[in-house]
Amino acid sequence: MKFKQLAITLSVALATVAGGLAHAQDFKPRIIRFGYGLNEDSNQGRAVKLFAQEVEKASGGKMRVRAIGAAALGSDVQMQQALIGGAQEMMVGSTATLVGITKEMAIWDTPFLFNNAQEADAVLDGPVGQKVMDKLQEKGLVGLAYWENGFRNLTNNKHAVAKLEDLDGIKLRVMQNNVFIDSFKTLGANAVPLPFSELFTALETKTVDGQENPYNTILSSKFYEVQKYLTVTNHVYSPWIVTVSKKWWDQLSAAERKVLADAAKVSRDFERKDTRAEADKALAELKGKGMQINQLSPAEANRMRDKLSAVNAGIASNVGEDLWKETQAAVAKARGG
Ligand code: TK8
Repeated sequence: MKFKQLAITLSVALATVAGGLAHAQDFKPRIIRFGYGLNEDSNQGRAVKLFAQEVEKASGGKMRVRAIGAAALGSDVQMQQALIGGAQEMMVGSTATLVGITKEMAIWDTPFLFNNAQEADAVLDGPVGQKVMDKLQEKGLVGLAYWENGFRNLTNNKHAVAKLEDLDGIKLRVMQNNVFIDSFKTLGANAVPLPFSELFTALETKTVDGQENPYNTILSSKFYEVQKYLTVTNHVYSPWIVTVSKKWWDQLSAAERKVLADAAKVSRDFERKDTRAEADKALAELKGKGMQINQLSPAEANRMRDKLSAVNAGIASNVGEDLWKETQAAVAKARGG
């Protein structure tokens, strides 16, 4: 552990001990610009709102969160740079968009890494998740908690995707991330990396034919207005991660840091419940909005899984064999193996 990381870990630990004794003088008046990519009326927006309330309450109104959604402060990648430079204090976004900064984040992009949300929670909230999160500190970011984006599913506007070959030539928007580009090229699609903030327009103007995101996002971003077909693929679980500008974090008192760390976790627990409840009802709602939904047959799902395993070696060499093995072991443990 590097000294700086140790210092951060220690200060969080000390703040935990001193937490009960926090006094008004431990908090300075602070405005926290907290950016996110989805609409206010989304699982992301609702959880950011709770985060803001928690922070204001716990700091006696001294720390105020200005929650700014719909990518009004920029795409995930632009906001990450603003945090590193100290021009913005906080954000939440996909771990996948952080891979250009911290290559280890690509471990979460491994297709079919988790079979269910409980496995994801165990690994992300456990030592492997923490280790990957701590890597951000070398790059000027402090990670506080993983939230759920969710299992990703495929939509497009050309035809129903019932077998692998149906993806041939479909122009599919993917996140700005090599694992996603490789994965969908491997499946035969024409993968086009684009920021999320440009996605609706790209679908509407038919610059791309399709995209992949969890049900919640397909609903809250109204992709059903511009996409006809939804195929249940669950090809990868995406986490979101709450991050803080390290430049700014370094100026905070231990009590202030504790308020942020605690609020990120309280809102994480709320967000995961909210997301799962919404996802449970989302398919019926999307159907009601006119989407045509199909499940892959078990045989086709297996073909897809087999094909995608071709990207695993590349991920392992990028994130390092040690991290790859530790993650596989953590997943096995979460499965009770
Ligand atoms: C929101 C994104 C979004 C992600 C994507 O800013 O880009 O498709 O799933 O949640 O981070």
